[in-house]
Amino acid sequence: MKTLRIALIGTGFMGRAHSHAWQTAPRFFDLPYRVEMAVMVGRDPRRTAAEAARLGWAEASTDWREVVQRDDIDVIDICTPGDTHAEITLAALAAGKHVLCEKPLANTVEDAERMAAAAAAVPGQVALCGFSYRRTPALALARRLIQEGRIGQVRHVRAQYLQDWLSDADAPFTWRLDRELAGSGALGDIGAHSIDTAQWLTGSQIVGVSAVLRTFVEERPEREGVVGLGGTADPDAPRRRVTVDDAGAFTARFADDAMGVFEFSRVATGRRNANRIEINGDRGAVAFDFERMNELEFYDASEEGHRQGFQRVQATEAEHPYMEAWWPVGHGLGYEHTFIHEIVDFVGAIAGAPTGPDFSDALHVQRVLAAVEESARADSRFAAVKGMTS
Ligand code: SOE
Repeated sequence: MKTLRIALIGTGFMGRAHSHAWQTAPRFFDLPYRVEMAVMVGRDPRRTAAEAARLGWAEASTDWREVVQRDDIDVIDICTPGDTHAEITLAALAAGKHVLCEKPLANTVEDAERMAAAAAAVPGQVALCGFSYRRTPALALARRLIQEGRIGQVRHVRAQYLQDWLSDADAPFTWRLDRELAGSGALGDIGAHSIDTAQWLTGSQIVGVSAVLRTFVEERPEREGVVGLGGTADPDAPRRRVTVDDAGAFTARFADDAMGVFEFSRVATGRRNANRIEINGDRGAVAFDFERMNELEFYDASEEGHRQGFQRVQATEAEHPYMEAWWPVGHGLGYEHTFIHEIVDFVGAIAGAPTGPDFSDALHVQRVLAAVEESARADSRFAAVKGMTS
């Protein structure tokens, strides 16, 4: 069996989630390749060495350019802020590597277009974007039901992604609040997941939007060494200007004529990670909330009237997507499993079983993000998604 040697770039929240996934995937799934966690790359030498040792990487490095050129590396897994995605991806694809890149694909449509073009030019190399929620078994089940026609023609897509880690005005400044590094705020960080999920579930693309974006807290205190989400800072610490949105909403038109309502916020007090979607078709509906990630609600309008109502399906049966590898029925999964499944599918794609979202899917998400910003700047005027006619 051939060995895939992995280099992962980034030591933060996503670097840890992906490291755990690379560790666990081969232990629970039969992968077509042996996986070797070769090198973790970060900026700070001490932190990178400590994280690499703790998370199971054989080596640590602070030089991604050197690592990308190494002959003994097959895969580059990019877990850095969006401002570096394009440069690293282009170098990795040119060096013949397979690429897994965190979402959103880039910070601008132009960068995303360059990345998608570079990936299309090397069809033998896999380039996958990390919209990990696609790999939640309950959502994969929803997709199966929609593809089987169980909800009929889709009319409504209603998606919310609500977090509250920025509710406190003294929550510290992080790279996720800096437009130069993150591209946008709640929009690209979590709204992008809803856009990807909605298009993937329905099989239909968003063609245009009408949007609002808001920043409620314009300056936040700085704190050293913030990793991941949340926490508090010293309220007297120097403040830095927030250059992204805290929250936003948009209505959307889909290519198949469905209508969409999207809302995303990192200041939705009380909602920790409520990534929700409900889709209503003319024959039924599905509804999901990541805070109850093992469950899918399914409504079948063809049931006899006296029995109609949403049924709550626990997506933990062996025949549900990904579940055969896990626990006895009813023994649910967690956030980290979505990344494990992403690695399983990514390695499968390298062995010849295609999976999404590829870079052209992720480019379309990027174009929707840009249309949302364009519409919000123009007082919610309808903005067509680049390349789409509405
Ligand atoms: C990573 O996929 C990610 O989008 C993070 O960037 C968000 O902040 C998170 O909460 C959901 O997952």
